[in-house]
Amino acid sequence: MRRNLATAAAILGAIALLGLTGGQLARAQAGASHPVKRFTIVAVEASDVVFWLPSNIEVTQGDRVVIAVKDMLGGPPQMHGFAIPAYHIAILVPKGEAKIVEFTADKAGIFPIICQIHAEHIGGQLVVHPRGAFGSRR
Ligand SMILES: [Cu+2]
Repeated sequence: MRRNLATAAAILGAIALLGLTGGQLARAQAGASHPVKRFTIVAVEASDVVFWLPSNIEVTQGDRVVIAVKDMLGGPPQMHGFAIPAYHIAILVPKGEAKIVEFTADKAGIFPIICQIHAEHIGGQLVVHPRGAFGSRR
């Protein structure tokens, strides 16, 4: 009986070990190709000011970034802009429609996100961490 328990424990240990190895392998493979980071950003209005939420997007250099941008607010204006000038991104987002922005975050740094058609709107920022910074993030 005791021997059976020891055998079962050894088998469970081996399975756990294999699981860990599989996980490490998956992480290594994910690091080899660039991970895709997906976000949904919505227009929000407070005190008569519009801004995009979340305002800050954090990724790692080399990541493929896919952002769905939506403006479901009622009332005028009928359109807002979503732009990251440092990445030459500038789209128009009509009310009630989701627009997709897709790019590779190849430059590290902190870059402003703005509404290019309403200067008064509160912007945000794209934070691209340098690859390899803060230990191995991926
Ligand atoms: Cu706007």
